[in-house]
Amino acid sequence: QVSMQERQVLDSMEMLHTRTDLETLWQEQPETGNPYLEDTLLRSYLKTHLPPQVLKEVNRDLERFGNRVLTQISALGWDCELNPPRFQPYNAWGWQVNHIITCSAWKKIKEIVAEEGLVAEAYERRYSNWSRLYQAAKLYLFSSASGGFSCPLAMTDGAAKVIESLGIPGSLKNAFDHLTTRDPKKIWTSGQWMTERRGGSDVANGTKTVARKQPDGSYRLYGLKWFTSAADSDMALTLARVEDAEGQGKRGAGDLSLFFVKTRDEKGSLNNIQVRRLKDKLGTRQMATAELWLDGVEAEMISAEGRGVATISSMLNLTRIHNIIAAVSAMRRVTSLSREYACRRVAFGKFLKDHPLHMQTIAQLEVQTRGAFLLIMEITRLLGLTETNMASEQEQLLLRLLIPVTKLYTGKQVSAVVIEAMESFGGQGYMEDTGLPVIVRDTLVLSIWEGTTNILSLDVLRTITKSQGQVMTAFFSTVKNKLGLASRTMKLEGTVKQTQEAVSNLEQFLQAEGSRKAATMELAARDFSYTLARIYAGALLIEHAARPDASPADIIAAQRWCSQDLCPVVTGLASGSYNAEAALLNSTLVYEGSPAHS
Ligand code: UCC
Repeated sequence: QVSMQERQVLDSMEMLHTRTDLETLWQEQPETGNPYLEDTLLRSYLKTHLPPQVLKEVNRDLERFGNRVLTQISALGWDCELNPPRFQPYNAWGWQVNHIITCSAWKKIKEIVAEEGLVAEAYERRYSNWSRLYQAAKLYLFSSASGGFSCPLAMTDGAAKVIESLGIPGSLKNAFDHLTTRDPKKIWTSGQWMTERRGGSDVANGTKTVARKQPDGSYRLYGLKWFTSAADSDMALTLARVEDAEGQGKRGAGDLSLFFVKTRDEKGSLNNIQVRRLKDKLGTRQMATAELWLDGVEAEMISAEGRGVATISSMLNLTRIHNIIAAVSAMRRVTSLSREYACRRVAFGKFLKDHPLHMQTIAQLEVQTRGAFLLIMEITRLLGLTETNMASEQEQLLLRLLIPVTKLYTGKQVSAVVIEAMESFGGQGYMEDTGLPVIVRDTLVLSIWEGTTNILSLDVLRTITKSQGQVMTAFFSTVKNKLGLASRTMKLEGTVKQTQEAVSNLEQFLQAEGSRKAATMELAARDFSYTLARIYAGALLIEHAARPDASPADIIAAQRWCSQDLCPVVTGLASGSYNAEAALLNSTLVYEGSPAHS
């Protein structure tokens, strides 16, 4: 059934003959509204999980904030894309100034971050354990419109978290206050300088920066940081090796310490930091990423000596959570644009929405977005409980496991979703000034920074070893509990059964793990992590669909998600992908004809 308005569009398409007619034919531009009001899943999630009084206040604020995203923040974000940061090494008179010049929109977004309490909310804890969930909902609305500001925001939150986890020592109180302020004139952002010339994955071996102790107990840092994101930040947390008696950085993997660096002094002069150059990146061009020489940077050691990696890990976990939010936010953004465009664009005599194959494609995007969304809400729910000392041991273990699992899964999935969404616009999706290519470029980094897919897959294995399997016990009992509660919902019976089978296959896989070589588990690590993500998201979708007021879409999403291969690690095992021979064959396949393999 075609509505009156749709009929007018169809008729006007048929009446184009003259040049004047053609000049009035424009491509249809998708126009989405308030992202909060249009997001039924977000709203139903909050309604289900927040206590009524909290919901009332949060609901009001998110509606207002959604409007601000629509009417102000999106335009500022686009301005940042059009006016990327520049590096000015010298001034007109030959003085080395090392300026990173950012646009006024970037500065305005920084102020909005403070005004909206996008970091502050998590530390004020006005809503106790629900504060993190509320913050995540706001960040999710903000991220895809923020012109890359979600990156410094992530690190700012991470730095505040590290300082809080250290008990907010007196020397860091001022920094903590600036990071968590609501005053736009006072807000600081933080960097996280972890990557050096040897790369950012093997941090323990790659960090060569040396920390030289000063008579007053402070340190000076010497080295080169190869990727420093949001290099215009006010402070940074960074790793270095304390110098030994021979003037060398101590060598051992466990010899890294964590340092606090204020990038400028009161007069605005840089703290013995020289900007070598800005990085020429594929995406996130709105944000300045730089190579920095540290040439005697004044710094304060804030971890115990040699406990740098362990101490910065709370920052890593937070920035990984922000990474997930960015992925889900981009998925939601492009899915909203695609579905809106399908109501405007006519091809072969009807709207795209009336082409079943097109709708099938967008429905798949919607399912992926929903699964990822519920995972991030679950993680921030658990984080909120942990930070208010309300989390059980099981919930803490689950949080530790779900962060790398979800970061690696959504970081990968978002690329597939945004590329598919871009295709749903045909050639228009490939046009720079539609903004769609920017979303594609910016999301491609999400599987790289904050730990690549493989590094995080190995982290997943490490959490199992370190907890002696307790993280998996927590995983299985939580999933089984969710499935058990939903099993009485008639429409979900088959879906629950499918998921229970996947759980039992995974259990069998793990029971046989002891008899397998470690190399097998390493080869299986990625599929194993995907399995955890798919099963857990399946359980969450089922749980959401089993609510008494669930919508038909909630049920369809659960059914569709669970009809994919929920246990790719068992599929991979059955096809022999993880045995020693397969590993050798991988090399044979990759290096055929390569001079490197003589
Ligand atoms: O910095 C980057 C870009 C900044 C931009 C950020 C923007 C984000 C924006 C997102 C929104 C848009 S990129 C840097 C990327 N690099 C990484 O993420 C590091 C990747 N590598 C790893 O994660 C590795 O697994 C390492 C570095 C953590 C592993 O190093 P080691 O030396 O092998 O360390 P261990 O032995 O595994 O861990 C040392 C200690 C252990 O504790 P103890 O000593 O008590 O046994 C671990 O349990 O640290 C603990 N630990 C953790 N604890 C390690 N990782 C974690 C963790 N994730 N959570 C809790």
